[in-house]
Amino acid sequence: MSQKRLQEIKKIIDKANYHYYGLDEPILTDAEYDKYMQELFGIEKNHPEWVTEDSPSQRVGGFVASQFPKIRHPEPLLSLDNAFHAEDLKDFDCRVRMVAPDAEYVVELKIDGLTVALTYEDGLLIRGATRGDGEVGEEITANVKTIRAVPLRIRTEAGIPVSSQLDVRGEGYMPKESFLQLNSEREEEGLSLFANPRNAAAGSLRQQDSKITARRKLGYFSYQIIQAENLGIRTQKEVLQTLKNYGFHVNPDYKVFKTIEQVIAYCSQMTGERHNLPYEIDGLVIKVNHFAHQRELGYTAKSPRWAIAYKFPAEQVETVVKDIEINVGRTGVLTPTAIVREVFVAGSTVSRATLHNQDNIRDKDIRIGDYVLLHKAGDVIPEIIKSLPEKRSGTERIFEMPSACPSCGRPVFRPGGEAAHRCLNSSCPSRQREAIIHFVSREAMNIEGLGPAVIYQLLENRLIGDAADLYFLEYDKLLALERMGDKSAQNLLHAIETSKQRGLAPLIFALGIRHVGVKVGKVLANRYGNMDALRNAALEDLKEIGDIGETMAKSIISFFQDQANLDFLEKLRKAGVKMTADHTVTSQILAGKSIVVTGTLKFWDRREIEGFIEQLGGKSSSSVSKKTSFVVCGESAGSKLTKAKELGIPVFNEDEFKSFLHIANEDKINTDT
Ligand code: 1X8
Repeated sequence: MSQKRLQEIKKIIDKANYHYYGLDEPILTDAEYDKYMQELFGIEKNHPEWVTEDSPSQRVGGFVASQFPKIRHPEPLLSLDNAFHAEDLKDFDCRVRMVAPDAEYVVELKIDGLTVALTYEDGLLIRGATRGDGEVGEEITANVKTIRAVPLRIRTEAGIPVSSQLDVRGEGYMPKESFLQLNSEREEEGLSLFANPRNAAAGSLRQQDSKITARRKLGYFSYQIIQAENLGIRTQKEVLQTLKNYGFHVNPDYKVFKTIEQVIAYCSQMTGERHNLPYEIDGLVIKVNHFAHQRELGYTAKSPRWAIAYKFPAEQVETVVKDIEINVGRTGVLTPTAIVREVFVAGSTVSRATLHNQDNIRDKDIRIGDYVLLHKAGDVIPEIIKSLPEKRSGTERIFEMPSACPSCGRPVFRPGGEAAHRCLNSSCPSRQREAIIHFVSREAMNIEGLGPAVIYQLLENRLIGDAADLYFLEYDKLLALERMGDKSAQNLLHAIETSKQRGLAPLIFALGIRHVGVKVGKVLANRYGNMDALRNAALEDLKEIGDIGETMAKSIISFFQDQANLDFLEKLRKAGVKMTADHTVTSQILAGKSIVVTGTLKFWDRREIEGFIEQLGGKSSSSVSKKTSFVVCGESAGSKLTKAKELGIPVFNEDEFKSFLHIANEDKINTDT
């Protein structure tokens, strides 16, 4: 494996990282990205001398000391004056024009994250730091490196001279989607929730273990270069363009205006459009464009006179909790939901708000009848921030979590260490309904035209009892349903029929096994190739798979131990639902063989070949011993290869392995016939 290939991979990964957030066109799928990263790790493992500080492998990190070292910023980070109304902006404009009558303004989005200062030396990222008190921040370099939007090396192809030290500032943030997903995972695991994406981003960047930071999917928009004049830059607009050339993410929604009226119009436009953005903003930053003008305006004790932050009105509204309802989800978690008096907030009308769990209700002392403050978490999920006890009349009622499931009446449990109450009855009607909604959803079986309303209807009319019954629906019975016309019945049956061919990975996800998401569905499908192989997998086998931990492995085992689930699978099978992955070969030519794969492979991804070996009846093992049947060896193999040679165990390269399979296959065909 050559150094040239290494450069090639690094380039591809760097480009993918750049396109990861902010730009709407990702250039690699997660699987492809992982594959390149694995290849990179493979090469670097065998050639530690080729590892450079700007290699994408340096983004994954590890533990740091329990305290982040303090560092003094080369120039203090200033805070900005705030404007809340158009009048405040006009006053700002007057002050500016007294000094610089023909000033222009650059208006940028104010990202609701946390300021992160980056230092580059000779083009290489050497430090990342939090704002701290503006003078002294905390050094969080290892964590900052995990943010894919942060270049590890400045791009110099643009032909711009890079001074020996470059200080860049910008905002680290968590996209709304990552935030919501993180909180929903935390909720499922009974962990405390982050109040907003900013807190989640801050929490992620202050992780002692940067592997956790890496998983949190943060973004970074840069907007400032310290002492940009020294690079020949004369305006803020040029700063943004230069940053972009250097390979930084720059928020694309900046604009240059000549008058404050245009600035005000843009502010009010973005006030309406902010909710359409994939990340939260809390206002806009207005800066005088020319450095010459900025210099003339200068600074007050704490902030520049040449910039101001326009802050959006807070998107918190007052409403009343009319009632608290319990929803029983697919996994049995009882989620209390507040039914509130309708209010308009963050772009839409809200009549329900999640209360998460009993602890949350108790901590915030939310009672039925209370006045409350409500916002949208991640700009999406309506959530109650706090109750307003001073407004109580005395008629409010304290809410208690029911001791019986509101859907099936069975007792409710709160497992130790969890914040959630659960209904453990797997045939609870509410759980089954939610399970069907999940089963047909887009990333699962993707049955179009089968929304919750139709599912309710089908259940109510006893046309289905579970998702497998969908495959036995008849046209005449469907047509008899209210609001179901000939065309929609036909379309629905067609969509259901089509879904039979979805394949193993989406089907595994559709089953709703606890902790098994879309990605793990794919991993399992690749590894096992068909449902029976997965069903028969042992706990130890499952745990050996990279992405699967103890909890998940146990959850999979317990799913297949439940007779009701096996019956459900059998029904699907009878219906003709495909239970194999697309590339499955069902021959058993590797039966009884224990195979070790080592080195960097050309044709296969590691997981892929391991899955393949198992499909053919072999066992893929991670260490070489006397019991090893043979070793498949890619480029740059290390100690496993040496050991195999010592023990005299046959070693094949990939080509040999492939032709072995081919020949063995023919042998098998010959003996069969
Ligand atoms: C804070 C922020 C600034 C910008 C964007 N988002 C922020 N949160 C920007 O200038 N584009 S500037 C700033 C500050 O100076 N405190």
